[in-house]
Amino acid sequence: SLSISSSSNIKPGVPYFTGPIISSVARTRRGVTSYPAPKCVTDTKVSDGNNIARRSANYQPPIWHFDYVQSLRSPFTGEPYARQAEKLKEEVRVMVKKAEDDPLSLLEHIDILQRLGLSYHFENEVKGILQEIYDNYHSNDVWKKNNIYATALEFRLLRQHGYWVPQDIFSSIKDETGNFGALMNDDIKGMLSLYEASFHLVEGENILEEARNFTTKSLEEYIKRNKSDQNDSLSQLVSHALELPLHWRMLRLETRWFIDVYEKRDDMNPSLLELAKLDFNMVQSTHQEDLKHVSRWWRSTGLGQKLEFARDRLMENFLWTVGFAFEPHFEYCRRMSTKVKALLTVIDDIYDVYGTLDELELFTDAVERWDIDAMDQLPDYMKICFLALHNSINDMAFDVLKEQGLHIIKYLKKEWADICKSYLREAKWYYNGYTPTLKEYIDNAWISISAPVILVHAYFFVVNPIKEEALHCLEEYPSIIRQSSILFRLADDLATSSDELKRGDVPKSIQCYMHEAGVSEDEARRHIKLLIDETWKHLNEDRVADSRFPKAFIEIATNLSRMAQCMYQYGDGHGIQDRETKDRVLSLLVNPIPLS
Ligand code: 0FV
Ligand code: MN
Ligand code: MN
Ligand code: MN
Ligand code: MN
Repeated sequence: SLSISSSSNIKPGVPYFTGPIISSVARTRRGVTSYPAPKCVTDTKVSDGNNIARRSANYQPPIWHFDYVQSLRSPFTGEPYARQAEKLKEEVRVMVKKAEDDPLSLLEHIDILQRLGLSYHFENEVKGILQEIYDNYHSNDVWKKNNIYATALEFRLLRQHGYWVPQDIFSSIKDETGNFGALMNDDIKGMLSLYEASFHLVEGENILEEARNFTTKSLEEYIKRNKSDQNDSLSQLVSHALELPLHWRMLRLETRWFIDVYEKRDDMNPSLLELAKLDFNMVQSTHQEDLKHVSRWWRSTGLGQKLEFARDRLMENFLWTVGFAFEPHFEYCRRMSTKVKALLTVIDDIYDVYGTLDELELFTDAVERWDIDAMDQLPDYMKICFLALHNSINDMAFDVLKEQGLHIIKYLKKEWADICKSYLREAKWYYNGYTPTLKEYIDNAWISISAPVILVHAYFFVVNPIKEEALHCLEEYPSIIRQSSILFRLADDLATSSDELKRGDVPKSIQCYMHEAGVSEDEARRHIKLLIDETWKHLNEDRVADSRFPKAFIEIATNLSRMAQCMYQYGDGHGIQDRETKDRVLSLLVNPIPLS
């Protein structure tokens, strides 16, 4: 089995982390282990009866109260709306059918359906269309000849759906000197299309890498030139894309944004727009029911009230979940996964903020044993947390046993043992004032970020029937889980490490790299952003290469990375509730889109 605390968990042949991290190891300065000095904040508010000095993160109480959440009601339930949606879906099918002989128009329909959040209703149609387009990929059809916009759109949609198409298709747009641009002139639409396509690159795809650099620069210049006219729809699309490419965006938020953009377009189709709004509102109403369900569970655990030092962030945890699985049929996954995240958030604070090292050893031991008898040794605040964890996770395993006859507790408890061991390792580093190398840090931190726990649990919530062979892969953490976890970790570190170090925490990736490479914080941050780019390449490769897992699971793993980049886009959106996160909660989970 896998030992998470040693570097031996890098299996030969498993794409893990090569390139920048490996090369930076050579520059390790050895022997200096004093950054940062451990700080124990003596805060009387959080000292317990025995006057143990404990840290505090000063997390604010939740802004979303139980009664408020329970009062959420959407009118968009029931027959009349469902009937109207069915009628509109039929109209869309007819519209797509009409485009049957026009590949570019078909691709544009798929792109728009995806951006409007509707493509999940048309999975079979989309699959059929893309298969046919892929089968004819090498024919030099007129619709894409000398059309960068069409070529890049086709490439992006095929890669997105797991088809391997080579990058060479873009070499024809370079001139004799090997530069992009000469042939693109002022084709902004083509440039934007190529820009979005280029984010599907895998390691070593130099043409796509150059295309990305070139289009980024050109599009930035276009925005600068067009300063006076920021409201035209192309500029709006370009600015949005430069902020974050489509491939990296949280789907629901993109949908909410795009519906407003689409409404103003000259070629807007009113049926499609109406369906998009209606569907958004109907999906939101199912999300509200899921949220109310988990909010009752959360209240029943009492953890929010009893553990005052910890983040009580049910709404934010639910937003994470919606970011990784929004479709109505993932209801069970959403409910269970939100519970997993709420438990993780509290346990993370126990290890990082409140617990003493002795207590953390005991808690880790109890989780590893997964044994009620191990509870006796725990302090009271840990007892309630341990039993809530034990009961909730066993309940989930019970559901799977009942539904599928499969006994999965051993897989679930291994995940919790692995993460607690990784938490404990960080705590020890902190108390010893030890600064690991970046590689040593990441080897542990891709587990401690909690993505493996979340994804392995999610596997059981979305896959039915569960395949025995996949279970063995899961246990060894396939690359898709590792890459998604690393992305989550690096995005989290960029946004949270400054505050973490102020209150006293283990040095995170940025600080490890500063220490090891002897560079400034700015430079280290740039390095971490480069690693994020690199890791996306690995994830892209797994998306097209790993067929052991169903598409739903691959999408969820990708969506977790997207959600991390979304949550940490403007800082610590998970811990700090009342800024962008609040606006996002309101627009995705609370307010329906007004229908005209
Ligand atoms: C992130 O917080 C956080 F809350 C995590 C990883 C637990 C729950 C996960 C989800 C809601 C998806 P923090 O920055 O404290 O995490 P680290 O790992 O840096 O302590
Ligand atoms: Mn690499
Ligand atoms: Mn932590
Ligand atoms: Mn933490
Ligand atoms: Mn953090």
